[in-house]
Amino acid sequence: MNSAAITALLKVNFGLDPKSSKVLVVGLGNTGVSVAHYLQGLKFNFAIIDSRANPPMMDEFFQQMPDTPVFTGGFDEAAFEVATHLVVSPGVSLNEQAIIKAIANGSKIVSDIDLFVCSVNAPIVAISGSNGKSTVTTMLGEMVEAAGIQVGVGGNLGTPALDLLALNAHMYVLELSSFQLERTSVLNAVAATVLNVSADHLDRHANLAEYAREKQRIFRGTGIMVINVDDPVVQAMQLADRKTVTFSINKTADFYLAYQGDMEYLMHHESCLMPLADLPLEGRHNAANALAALALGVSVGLDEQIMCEALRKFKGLSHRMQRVAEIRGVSWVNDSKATNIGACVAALQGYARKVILIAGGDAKGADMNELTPVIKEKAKYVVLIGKDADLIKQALNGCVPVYSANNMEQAVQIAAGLAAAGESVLLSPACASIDQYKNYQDRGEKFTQAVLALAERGQ
Ligand code: UMA
Ligand code: ADP
Repeated sequence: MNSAAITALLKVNFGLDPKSSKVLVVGLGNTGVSVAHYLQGLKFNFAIIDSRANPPMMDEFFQQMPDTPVFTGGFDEAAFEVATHLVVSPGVSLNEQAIIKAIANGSKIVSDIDLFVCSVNAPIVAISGSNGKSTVTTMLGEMVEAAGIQVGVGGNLGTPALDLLALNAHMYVLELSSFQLERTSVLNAVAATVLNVSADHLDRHANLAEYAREKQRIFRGTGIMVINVDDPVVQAMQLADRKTVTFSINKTADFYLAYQGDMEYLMHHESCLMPLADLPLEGRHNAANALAALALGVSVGLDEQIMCEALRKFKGLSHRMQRVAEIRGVSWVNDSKATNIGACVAALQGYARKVILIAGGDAKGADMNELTPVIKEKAKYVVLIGKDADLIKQALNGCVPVYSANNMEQAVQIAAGLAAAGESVLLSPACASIDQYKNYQDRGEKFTQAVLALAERGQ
């Protein structure tokens, strides 16, 4: 789309006008920088603010845009007072006092996704959910690419949506978080899904119902709704007047699992698409992810055989149920991306035999009692790390032997002493990593390093 068409849409939808609007970009992270480049391209008058004294991207930003006013070290109310519009990064809560006050004074909230929607002609496919977003987004991106369609894949997955515009792609596949959705007006995706809803980010959302409502916003518009009929919270989002495609791993749906003889297949209505065993990923939850990606793909007209070929080649993503080593018959699995209870439950449910579980970190306000039944059933021992280790220990209430470790190296050492040949040690923390690590990747890498060091020492 050309600049004139984009600015016309921005004006109609949000009252944003390069001549009269004053935009404050809140958060100098990946999103904020992408928004700054976008606004500069359209010749908007804008400033950027970050409450950290020294945001890590500041030096680079100064080099790229030396003339842009930047406020750091707090949310200066004066900067908010003059702003007609705030583009708030997903990591910044809308409950910040300065933001509440600015809204009361008439400032409008716009998200980077709102700006993106006004700037593309190509269809958008959108994926949200508590778990599986990155996996399904990547799977579908690979399917679209395999079909020969030029595709932009990003959003919460990593590349900010606005940075994808440069690709001039013919289709966009976006992973969207509850934070991105809560501040986005109408997405109008041609197909969208909420994969599942379980407790997460309850330090930012008032309760599970509110968190689910934010996710439901992904369906705003007229596109096809892809619905997981195994999840009652998602099923309740279904609207009677909208075209819907369903998927399930437990019962018959548009996309589902079924045995033909002794072989289990991914099914679409009556057709067997491919044997489940051909999917190179562990766990029933990944069968659900594959069915979701197929349902989205069919919704945008992709060929089933091409999609199945892409699934067969799918390598999986790092830090999600990734087997890092087998040492003296013990299998070591890195599921550091399990930053909430739902992901840890899915990981444990995939095991037939009891595992040694390494868990803990920042619980983000979740009720750790929800972990107790599955840990009781699937864990032989639990090794706890991190800030909320005691919350998990209290929840388990002695139902499984629990060990405490100060850091990952120690946790791995303890687990090595507990595991016997034929068993698995699973890092699936059920918590965020920020109390001890830079991010979940850092935590997963520390685990992998500690495991590989064990192998070197021959332990
Ligand atoms: N900041 C403040 N004040 C605050 C909070 C943050 O000034 O109160 C500043 C920080 O100092 C920092 C900037 O805001 O400089 C960071 O903004 P951000 O946290 O929104 O992070 P971005 O770098 O813009 O990344 C965001 C997403 N981050 C979050 O939602 C927390 C990234 O998802 C996403 O990849 C990126 O936009 C591009 O779309 C990450 C994530 O952790 C992977 N997402 C959560 C999740 O998956 O669970 C939701
Ligand atoms: P997200 O982007 O939503 O965080 P990922 O694909 O990165 O999702 O996976 C995050 C965590 O959730 C990993 O621990 C992974 O094993 C687990 N997981 C993936 N898909 C599902 C699912 N459908 N249900 C439950 N857990 C899942």
